[in-house]
Amino acid sequence: QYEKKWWQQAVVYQIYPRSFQDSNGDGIGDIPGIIERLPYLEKLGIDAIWLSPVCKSPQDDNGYDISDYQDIDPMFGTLADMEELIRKAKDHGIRIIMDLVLNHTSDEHPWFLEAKKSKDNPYHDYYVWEDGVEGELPNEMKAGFGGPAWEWVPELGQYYFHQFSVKQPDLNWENPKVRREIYDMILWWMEKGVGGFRLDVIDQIAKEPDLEITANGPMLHAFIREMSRETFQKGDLITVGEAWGADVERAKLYSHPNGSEFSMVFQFEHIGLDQQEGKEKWDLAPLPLVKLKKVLAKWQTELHGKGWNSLFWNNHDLPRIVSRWGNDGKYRAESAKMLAVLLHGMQGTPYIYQGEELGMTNVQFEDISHYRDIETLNMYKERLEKGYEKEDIMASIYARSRDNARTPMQWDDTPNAGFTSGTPWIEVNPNYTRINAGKELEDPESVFSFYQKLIRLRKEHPVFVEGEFHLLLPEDPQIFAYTRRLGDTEMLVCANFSDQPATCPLWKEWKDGRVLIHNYPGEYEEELKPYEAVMILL
Ligand code: TEU
Ligand code: CA
Repeated sequence: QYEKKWWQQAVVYQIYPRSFQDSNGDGIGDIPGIIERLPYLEKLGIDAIWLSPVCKSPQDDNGYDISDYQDIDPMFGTLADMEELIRKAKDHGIRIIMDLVLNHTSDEHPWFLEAKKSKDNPYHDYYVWEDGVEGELPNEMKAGFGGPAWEWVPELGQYYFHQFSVKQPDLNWENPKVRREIYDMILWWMEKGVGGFRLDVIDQIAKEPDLEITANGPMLHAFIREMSRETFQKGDLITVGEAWGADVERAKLYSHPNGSEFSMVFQFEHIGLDQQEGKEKWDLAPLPLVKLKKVLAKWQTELHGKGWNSLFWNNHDLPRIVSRWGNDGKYRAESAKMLAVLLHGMQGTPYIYQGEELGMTNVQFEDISHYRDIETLNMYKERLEKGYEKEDIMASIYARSRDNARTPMQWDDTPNAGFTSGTPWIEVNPNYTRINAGKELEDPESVFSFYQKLIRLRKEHPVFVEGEFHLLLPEDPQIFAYTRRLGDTEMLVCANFSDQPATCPLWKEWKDGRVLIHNYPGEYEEELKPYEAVMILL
């Protein structure tokens, strides 16, 4: 048996720094802004902050294009600010998890500037190149944000490979010098006292463009184990690998309890269920609840004792869950709480994305000019050219744009939601007068108070961390219910995942249990109200 780890009990809160809190009126959130809000986070009860990238960057992809891994972008503050954040967060019982973007750098990183100079430059082999002729692409591979994955460099007569934007050239992990530079950089951050790392698109580092392989390349786990041995294993860190391409078997490697790779895996199988099969995320389909239950249950049972899940509905790339799978109109608070109960009751480490704890919703800007995300803007252009109707494109954007998650944090009902005294880099969701932290903090029945209570319960009851998961009523089209069992303790999580009442066949057996949390006032009855959810201990 493996020993228990602190991060198995932890709750992580993700901060997207440019949208969290601006401290100097330039309209962009920054590190001093985060420091100001630490008491808020301590009140919520979280243990760690996953901080989206704050390193030096031209901001082509909002910091996921790094030009200096060992400095802070002036937009966010200074290295001294970062050190202060690490120190002050610690005083509040919070660790800082940094976002490591290791698949690619910015094209303005000094390594790439050198690499472009000539084929025999010592840095040339830090990136992935293909000889060729202009206009004849090496192959058909496409980039994540549209267009081909190859970019021509006339001076060299070569193409470079990029899985994301043209400004994000892929690093060549086959080169041991690249790996050594990365490990030294990680060790340098560890020295500074960071509490862990989130590894961006880590499943794509071992690419083999000749074979058209991007995710899950043959060398992937060898590279990760070497990195883990050389760096993470020298500290007591939480490490989480982002892996869109992970299946259960791979997840067991990523998150093996022997610690040879990462603490846990952040995989997305449940997230892709409401899109048309074989199409893009913009091609919407209704969520099949029965399927969602099966997928989540599979991850719960398969990783039990053999790996560790990250539990999440949201991040900076995903639309707001209350708008997506809940109801952001009449039942906003009820459905936000229902989704929280379901997630926090499962085994794994829960992640809360900034504003989720307030029940923040998607946004609908009238015109494309209000949008900022490179993925959204490229898609808009591409689909217009392909002849899609503007209205249909906007409908996809309203449902799926990454900017839904990136509007500023809604702190209070003063102008710009208390986010900035200047002009925000992206507009605030106009519903901030109704939905904001100020209001939520005053109300013991708010979504915020509910999250606070869920976090507290996790610390009080070991069944949350260790209990075995069993899905109940798998074919029920409305109810999502499961139990967790640890020794003599049994906990039921039961939720009506719909806006219609639902009769609950579990009620008779469970009605005398002790209610831990419930999202409606009054007793839990046989007929569940819309989005009603309850957690019961036997
Ligand atoms: O995202 C990984 C990734 O594959 C995304 O492109 C994802 O497919 C897309 O956001 C879905 O809409 C990570 C980061 O989380 C993302 O913000 C970065 O843009 C991306 O890597 C490149 O670094
Ligand atoms: Ca600022």
